Amino acid sequence: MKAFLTLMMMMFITVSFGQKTSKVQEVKIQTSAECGSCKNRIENKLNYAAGIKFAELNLDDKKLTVKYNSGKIKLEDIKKIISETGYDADNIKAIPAAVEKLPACCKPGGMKK
Ligand SMILES: [Cu+2]
Repeated sequence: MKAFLTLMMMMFITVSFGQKTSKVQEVKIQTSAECGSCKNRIENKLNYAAGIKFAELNLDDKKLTVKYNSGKIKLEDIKKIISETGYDADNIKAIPAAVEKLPACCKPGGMKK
């Protein structure tokens, strides 16, 4: 009986802990996107990443809204995906090699030239 109670207790803890860690969070990330194809590039990349429910970039302020399951993906990992795509994400700078692969208009300042 005692073992059964212990097991029930453990299951209860696991379930409540699981609910806490798999909460859907919403964040806004400042990016360095330049144009509509940047928007598509970032959104496509994120919308196919595991744990991300929704990603939409606002081209006016270049802010990306992301809804994600914090039990499956961390905010830092989302920013890493963006930097690997060639864009800044808040405090995380774009990876230079990824920026090089972008079309000229999508590189930093590309739309001003
Ligand atoms: Cu672009």
